[in-house]
Amino acid sequence: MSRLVVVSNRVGNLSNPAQTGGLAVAISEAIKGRGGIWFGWDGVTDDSGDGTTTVDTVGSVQTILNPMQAVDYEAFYLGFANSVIWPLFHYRADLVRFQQDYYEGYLRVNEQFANALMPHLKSDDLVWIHDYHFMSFGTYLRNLGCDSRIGFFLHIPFPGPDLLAALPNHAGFIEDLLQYDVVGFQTSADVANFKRCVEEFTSAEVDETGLIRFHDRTCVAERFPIGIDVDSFQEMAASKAEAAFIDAFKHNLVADKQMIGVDRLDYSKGIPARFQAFAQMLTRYPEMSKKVSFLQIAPPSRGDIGAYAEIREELERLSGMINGAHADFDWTPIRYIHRSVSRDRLAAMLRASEVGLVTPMRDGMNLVAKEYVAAQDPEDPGVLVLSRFAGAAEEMPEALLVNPFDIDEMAEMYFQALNMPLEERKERHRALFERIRRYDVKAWQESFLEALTSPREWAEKHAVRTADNDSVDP
Ligand code: ADQ
Repeated sequence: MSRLVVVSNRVGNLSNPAQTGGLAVAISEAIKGRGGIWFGWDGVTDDSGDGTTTVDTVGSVQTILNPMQAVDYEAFYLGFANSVIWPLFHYRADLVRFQQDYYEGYLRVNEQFANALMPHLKSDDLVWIHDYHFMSFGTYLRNLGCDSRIGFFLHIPFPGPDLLAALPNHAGFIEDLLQYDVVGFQTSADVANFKRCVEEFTSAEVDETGLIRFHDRTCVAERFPIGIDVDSFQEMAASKAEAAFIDAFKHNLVADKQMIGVDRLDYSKGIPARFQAFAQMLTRYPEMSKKVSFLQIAPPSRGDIGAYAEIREELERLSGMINGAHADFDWTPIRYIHRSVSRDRLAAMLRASEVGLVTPMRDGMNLVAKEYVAAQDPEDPGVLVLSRFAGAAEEMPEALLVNPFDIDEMAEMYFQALNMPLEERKERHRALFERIRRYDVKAWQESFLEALTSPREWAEKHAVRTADNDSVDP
C-alpha cells in the first residue's frame, strides 16, 4: 500500500488528534494506517529563524512543519487566502481586497512549501493536498518533476465562472487544479461550477466518464462530501461526564427550550441574520417570551482582518439591542459566548438544545449540522434548522431548510421547529442520522483515497453508479 502524504495549512496534533476534532482524527488515522507524512505550516511567523523545517517522527508517521516569514503570512494568509479567495468563494465579492503583492505572496508560499516537501517524497506516494491555501501547490510539485498521484480537496464552495472571473489569473488557477489527478469538492453544485470554469477558461476537454483531459494530464473532478466521526460524537454527547454541568445549566434557565448556534465567528456563517430572525419570532409570537432562549457560541477567528473585527462588533451591538428590547428580570433571550468550548461540552450542549441553528449565507459543508444530528437522543431528538446554502443541505433534506436572506421565513421556521410533534422529529432525525452515519468522515477519507489510487477506473465505475442512482447519496 502506498504511503500517504497530507498537506494542509495547519497540521493536527498526532499524539492527541481528538483535541483538534474529527477531521484531524480521520487524517491521522489514515496516515497511521499506511505510514506517511503530514506536512504544513508550523503556525508561527518567525523572521529570525533559518527557514528550516521541523521533522518529528512517531512510528511510521512524520510531521513536517515549515516556517513562514511575517511578510508571507501577511500576503499569503491574511491577504490572498483570507481577503481574496475566502470572501470570493463565499460569494462576498464586496469584501475582496485584492493587491498584487498578496497574489505574489500566495504563489511564493505555494512554491516555497512545495520545494520544502519535495525531498521527502517517494514516487509511489499518494499526496493529498487540502484547501484554498494550496490550490497551486500541485503545479510547483509537477514543475519539480513529481509524478506521484496528487489529489486536492477543497473544503469551501467553488464559484461559477461569473464570480471566478474576479480572481486575477483565474484561468491559471483552473489550470493549476488540472495538475491534480483528483480534485474533490463538497457538493454537486461545486463540481458543476468547476466544470463550467474548465469549459469557459481552458482548452481542456471533458469525456463521457467525466474525466478532464488537459495537455498530457487527466483529472477526475468529483463530489466527496465530508462527514464526521458519528459514533464518537454521539458517545461524547451522551457521556455522563458533562451531565452535572448540563443539569445545573438547564436548572438556571427560566425558558424550557433552548436554541443553539455554534460557529467560528465569520461573516459567511449568517449569525446576524440568525439573531434578527430570533428577535422577529419573539415579536411575532409574544407567547414564546420566556419559553425559549438562544445560546450562540462563536469564538473569534482571523481577528487581524477588518471584516472579522466588523462582524464581531455588529454581533455585540445586535445581541445587546435584542436583549434590551426583549429581556426580563429573570430571562435573557440571547446568550452570546465568545470563546471556544471543549468538544465534550459542545456535544453535550448540542444534545441539550431543542433546536440547532445552522444558517450560513454560504458554507462548503458545515460540520456543526452533522454534529447536531449525531448528538441528539433518538427517542426525543431536537430539530435542525439548516440553510439551503450550506453544502450539508444536499445530503440533509429532512432538516428544516431555510433561506438565510429571508428573515421572515427563518422566524417562521424557528417557531415551527420549536413546536414540531415528537413523531415528526423522530422521523426526520432517523433519516438524517442514517445518512450521516453511512457517509461519515472515514467513508469520506476512504472514497477520496480510493479515487486517488486509481483515478480512471474509479471515474468509470462512478459514472455508471451515478447514472443508476439519482439520490442525495454521494
Ligand atoms: P469551518 O468553516 O471551520 O470549516 P465547520 O464545518 O462548521 O466550519 O467546522 C467547524 C468545527 O469547529 C466543527 O467541528 C465545530 O464543532 C467546531 N467549533 C465551532 N465553534 C466551536 C466552539 N465555539 N468551540 C469548539 N468547537 C467549535 C471549513 C469549511 C466548512 C467545512 C469544513 C470541513 O468552511 O464548510 O464543513 O471546513 O470540510
